[in-house]
Amino acid sequence: MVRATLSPLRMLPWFILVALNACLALGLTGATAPAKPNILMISIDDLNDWVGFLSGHPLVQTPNLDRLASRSMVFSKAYCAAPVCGPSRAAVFTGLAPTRTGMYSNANRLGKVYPTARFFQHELAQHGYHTMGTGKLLHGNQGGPESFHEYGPGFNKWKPLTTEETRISKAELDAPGPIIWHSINRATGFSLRLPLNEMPRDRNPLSARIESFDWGVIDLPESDWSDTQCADWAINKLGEAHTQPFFLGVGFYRPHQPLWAPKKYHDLYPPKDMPLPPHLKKDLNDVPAVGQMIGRLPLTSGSHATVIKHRQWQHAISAYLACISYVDAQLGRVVDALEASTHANNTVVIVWADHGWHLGEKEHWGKFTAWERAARVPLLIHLPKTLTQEGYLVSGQHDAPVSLLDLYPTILDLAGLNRITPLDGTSLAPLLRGERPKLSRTVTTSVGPGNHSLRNQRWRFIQYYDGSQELYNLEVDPFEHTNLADRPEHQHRIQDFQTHLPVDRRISHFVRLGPWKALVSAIDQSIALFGPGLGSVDGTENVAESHPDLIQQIESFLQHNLEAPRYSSIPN
Ligand SMILES: [Ca+2]
Repeated sequence: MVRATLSPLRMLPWFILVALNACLALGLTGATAPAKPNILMISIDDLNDWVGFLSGHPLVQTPNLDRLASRSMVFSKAYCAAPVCGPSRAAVFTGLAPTRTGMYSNANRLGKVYPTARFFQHELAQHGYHTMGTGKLLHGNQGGPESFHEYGPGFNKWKPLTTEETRISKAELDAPGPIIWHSINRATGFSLRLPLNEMPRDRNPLSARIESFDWGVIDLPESDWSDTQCADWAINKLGEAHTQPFFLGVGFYRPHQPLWAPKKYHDLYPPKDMPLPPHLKKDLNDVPAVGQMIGRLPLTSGSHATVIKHRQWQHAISAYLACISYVDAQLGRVVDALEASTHANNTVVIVWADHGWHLGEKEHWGKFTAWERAARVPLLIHLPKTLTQEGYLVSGQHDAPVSLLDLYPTILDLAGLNRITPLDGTSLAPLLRGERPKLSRTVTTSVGPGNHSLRNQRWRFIQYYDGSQELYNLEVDPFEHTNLADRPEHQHRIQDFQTHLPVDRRISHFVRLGPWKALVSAIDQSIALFGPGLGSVDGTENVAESHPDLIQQIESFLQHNLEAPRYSSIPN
């Protein structure tokens, strides 16, 4: 069934529609256009640079990704537009930065903050593509399945468990002790006690759902897992004949937590052998207060202190690697199916992850930080024979910074379509044809309104909403241990970076008041207040009405500082 935004066409009988699309695909509508390539896009959730082809972890085993990378263009400095699922994926599919759409966190809904967004799959569908998807593509089903002609199995983070099995009973919730235990006993004899990592929760204390910051073996057949089922569906689609060019999106959910994987993948990584990631004690000492808060608060996962206390650091690393190898195996099945199909010579393959993931670096677990670990993602593009015959490169590596925002215009270029609306990215097509990259490029990752992390060839510059800053020389300090922002010799560099800061025109001022974050509307000067602490990071709930005293303090500060900079902090 056609479910994309083709409403005028919906009125036509299906056989005319099919014929029309086939004509478009075959270039029979007048001008002769070359056959459009198919596009297989594989996204991987929460995968940092721990893949073989980026040498991110010495022990990781990703033979399928590495094999594909060896015959693809690899972008070794690829960065997300936002380091958390919802806004990163919204940026990829709309081609628009968070500062334009207002999609900054998982709390935002695209349909509400930017209802006119148009996904690239809409463009493809309008120009004769048959669009298919499965798994996790857009976050939280925001316009996901209904924006494709066909959608296979969605993702289920809890599989191989059923959603019903993840509900904790009242008796279990009320039981004494710091750990909320939950037992699953199937009639088949399979049983499990969660959490597998035997840790207390740092977040969601009252939730009647199991905590996902968990890791370990669940010894159930691979066919019971969500990503296996999505791969199966995609393999089936690749085996079909298609009369139109197709877009097939496959959204793998692992290595997103819970870090459970089938047993054979955990067996690859004995925890006692796991090296810890490079980290520095007191690494956060030279980080501004906002950065320390982002680092230490358990927003998207648990806290580092709990992991250390329960001696789980190596276990978590082992489990994350197991999930990566599991997903690599599923990707390998899909890529093998493509190679064995009739579409192999005319199908572009694009692989990307939505953002990185910390495993204890800077005392952080999870995503949504401004640092390299959360911003950097694997990205590769494989060009098929039909395109390499037209001058595209078979393989190579580009080391200049690029953004996931670049995917939308790149896809349009590969499909031979024109841009009709402004986009925030830059097409990678010239680089795919071997043009030299612009080494001076700066790309941005936004971590909530007013917090921006800028990356160029050598440096990372972070500016938080209160004006505080970090600067790292990635060439000599790849793990960002030494903040150089206060050094006089780098002020000219910081001034240059500031000219690249993106501007959200809806907000006139950002103000920090201790653990609170205030945004002043450029439209009506109203003040939105978020906090304290965690609330100021995730920006879920505007609590201005409950805190008239704080609002008054901020208003008074702004009145007495008429020239207040855009980013400021009220002194204690
Ligand atoms: Ca994600």
